[in-house]
Amino acid sequence: MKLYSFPLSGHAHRAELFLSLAKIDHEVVHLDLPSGAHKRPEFLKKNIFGQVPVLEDEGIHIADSHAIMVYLAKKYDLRDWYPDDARGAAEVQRWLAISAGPLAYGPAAARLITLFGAKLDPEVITARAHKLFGTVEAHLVGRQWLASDAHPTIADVAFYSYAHHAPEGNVDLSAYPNVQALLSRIESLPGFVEFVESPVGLRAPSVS
Ligand SMILES: N[C@@H](CCC(=O)N[C@@H](CS)C(=O)NCC(=O)O)C(=O)O
Repeated sequence: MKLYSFPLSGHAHRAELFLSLAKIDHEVVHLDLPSGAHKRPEFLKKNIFGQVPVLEDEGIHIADSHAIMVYLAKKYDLRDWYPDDARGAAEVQRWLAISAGPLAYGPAAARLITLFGAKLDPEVITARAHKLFGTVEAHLVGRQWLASDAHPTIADVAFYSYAHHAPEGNVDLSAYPNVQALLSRIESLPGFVEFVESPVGLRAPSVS
């Protein structure tokens, strides 16, 4: 199984993190995004949107970080990670939607500004990120994980990469101890792989 990836992509990290947590044998292939490798015809055959991550397995291609996690959980029957019952599956889907919505358009977008110079309004984006983290902070009162009381699911994996890197987009997590505890819990799971940090935003070296 191959994962087409890019080291600075949180979407790609999310897929790689799940492959590793679930102990699924895989090879990571880094694409050169700055040179446009993801827009070349051979890659567009794997993903018509020309984006990473893409998983290649037995001649088929699965694009999109959430779709990849669902595919792997289904293929290997990992019901703790992605429950089969109606309510459990719905709870996880709800958090995948939050990951593809407010997490992508809040903390992930804030990091696009500082890391890649994206022309977005930092005030609007960071306000969106803080609104999300405030809501998640309250949700986590008395809970260990986002979608299940008992164990981590792909909902937690989906949340991790861009939440952990929020400070790179100048989004301070210090007001959210429950969110920080969730991130630490994920980092303690066997098979955890780090998402490379970038010295931008609140992680920029201080000038004194
Ligand atoms: N919904 C997709 C989003 C993937 C995505 O935005 N990938 C970015 C890297 S973080 C990308 O490939 N961007 C290049 C482009 O859109 O041209 C997922 O969850 O995988």
